[in-house]
Amino acid sequence: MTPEALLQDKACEIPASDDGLAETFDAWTRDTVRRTEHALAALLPTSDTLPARLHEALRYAALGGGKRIRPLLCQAAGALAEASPDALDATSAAIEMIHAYSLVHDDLPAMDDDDLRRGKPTVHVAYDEATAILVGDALQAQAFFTLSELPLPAERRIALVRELAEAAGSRQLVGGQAIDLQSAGRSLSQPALEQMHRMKTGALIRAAVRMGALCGAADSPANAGVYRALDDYSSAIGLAFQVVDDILDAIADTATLGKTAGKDAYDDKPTCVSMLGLEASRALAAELRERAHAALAPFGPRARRLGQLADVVIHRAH
Ligand code: GRG
Repeated sequence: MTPEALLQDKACEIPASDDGLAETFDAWTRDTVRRTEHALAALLPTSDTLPARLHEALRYAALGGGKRIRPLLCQAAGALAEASPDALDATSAAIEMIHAYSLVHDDLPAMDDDDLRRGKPTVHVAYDEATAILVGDALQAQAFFTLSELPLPAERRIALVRELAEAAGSRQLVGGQAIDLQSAGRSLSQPALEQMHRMKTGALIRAAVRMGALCGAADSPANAGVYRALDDYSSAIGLAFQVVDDILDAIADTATLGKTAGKDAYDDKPTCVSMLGLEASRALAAELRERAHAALAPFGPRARRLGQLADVVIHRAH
């Protein structure tokens, strides 16, 4: 059964209460980031596990940094679908492992060749290139191992594995990266650029939302539209995330970003800003924000966290 069929067959029961939303957004964010960190720290091999240097580098790559946007999205979508906190924590950690691996590999000399990530030296600089490749490989395997062990029925675990494998594979994340590498020094049409962004950046963001919903108890046919609405929402913010990333790369400084600013222009990569200009890129981000909020409208205040996260994605400074 596909994830869609699974959720449409047993659509998510949305809680009728407003429980949990009284907490401020900042407090919720802090708590969710802390729980993600805790789950990652527990799920990754300890740094004295043989081979110790590899595991130290693996923890260096995954712990203690990043905005944790994907875990926040997964948790907010999961709360809407009444998912268990334990399943959501481990699922969020698995998604973040894939994300961390993609950053480590993206920073390699053979790809973007960057020496700064999350405000610290990239893994191949702090360790060495071979270690960075192996760290990415190991994080990817650990992500799927983590999903296989979730405290959920087997059918749902398979749906989650499938969802993440699709998002991380050659038709999405890896394919988007391949197109990105091929496109340096070339111009792309706007639809081709959008397609690349949806694959490279949007796919994992969309998967984070869908996987949060998939973790939830999905028992009421009355809520068959939930998954589709969340999909519209996540498609809009997935693309918006990259549009804003392009804007920030063009206007922010390295200290604020925690990674090298102006890299896209330096590498002669087509971006929203290079193709549409700054103002049109900002207008596109605002339009995508509206689209995300419109998709959430049927949920009312219960989707407030997802609405707030859409605003964070659009208005973030790094
Ligand atoms: C190597 C298979 C493979 C894929 C690499 C992630 C990626 C694809 C490239 C990174 C280059 C980049 C700047 C992409 C744009 C959007 C993006 C994914 C930014 C990084 O994500 P954030 O901002 O990072 O969520 P933090 O550090 O906050 O987790």
